[in-house]
Amino acid sequence: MDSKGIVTPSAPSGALPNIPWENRPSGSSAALWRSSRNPIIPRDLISRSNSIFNSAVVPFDDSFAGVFRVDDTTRVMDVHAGFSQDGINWKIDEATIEWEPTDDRVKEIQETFVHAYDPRVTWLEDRYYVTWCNGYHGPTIGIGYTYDFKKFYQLDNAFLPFNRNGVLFPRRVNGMYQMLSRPSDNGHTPFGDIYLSESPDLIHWGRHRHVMTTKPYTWESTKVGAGPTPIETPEGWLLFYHGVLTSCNGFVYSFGAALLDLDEPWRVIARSRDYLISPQQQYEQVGDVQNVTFPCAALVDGPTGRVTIYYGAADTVTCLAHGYLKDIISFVKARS
Ligand code: BMA
Repeated sequence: MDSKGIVTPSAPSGALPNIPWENRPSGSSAALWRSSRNPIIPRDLISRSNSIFNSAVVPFDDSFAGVFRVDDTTRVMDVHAGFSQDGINWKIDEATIEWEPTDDRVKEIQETFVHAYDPRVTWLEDRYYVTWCNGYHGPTIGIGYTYDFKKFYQLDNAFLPFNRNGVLFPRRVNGMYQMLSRPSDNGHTPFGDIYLSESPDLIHWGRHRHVMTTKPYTWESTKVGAGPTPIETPEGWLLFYHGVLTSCNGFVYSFGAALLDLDEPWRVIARSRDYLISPQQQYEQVGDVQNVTFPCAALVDGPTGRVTIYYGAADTVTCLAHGYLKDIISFVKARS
């Protein structure tokens, strides 16, 4: 933790002077604004990619690394590692991540690989943990780790199917690892609340607590799901999350933010009344799935409070949004 009490969600040190960044456009008072370079990752960046979106980026060795959701041209969903000097221009591995099982029991779940999607990456203690939606008789939460984004190791699935949006906290709370998730069904789930579970070892999870439900007649009336790794601030854990409403043309995925209690993170301190970003640009409204903005990673430069969010747009491409922690926290508190 630095002198301002802020820890980055994913890096061992709080300062990130090379965070990808653009100033707020003149005339705008938005708490979060889009990069003028959006989409930063096109759908066809690698040879067999149909789409690259809902992906997770962290600071790595003075540059950046990430785990990317790539749906291929067979329309199989899987995850790939990638590297970037500036967080904007990416080199994504052509091959999917090969997970080394951490024991023979993990081999059992690897025998039934169906798909892997919507990764999150969290710097936790001494390595980068990856969580993702892992197909095992339906979607559930896969978990593994890497030190170098070259070799990846898989632990056992965290939860029973059906579950999505498993997001680890960047440190233990009261001695226990913490993970948010959203129990779901086997389809395009028309409901969903955020829950918190704790674990002594990142394998056995329990003490499940309800965190947040939907709000009728709003941008988050159908379901909510955790986004990037929560960011520790003196005001609480800042959680970006997606909220979904059902329109006559289907689901609309926007995102907002909430503050969770630092010591009892299942308690919500404040929650934004309004969305921060909703699908309004063409690249968010038109693609393989219309009207989706879906955040999976946030970088923070502690000393300046700059935040950069990576979000998937229209289930097709990857985009950036920028803001300042203090403005986002004010937005959440003022309009909760
Ligand atoms: C969810 C997930 C996300 C996707 C979203 C919109 O259920 O599959 O990956 O972005 O639907 O299609």
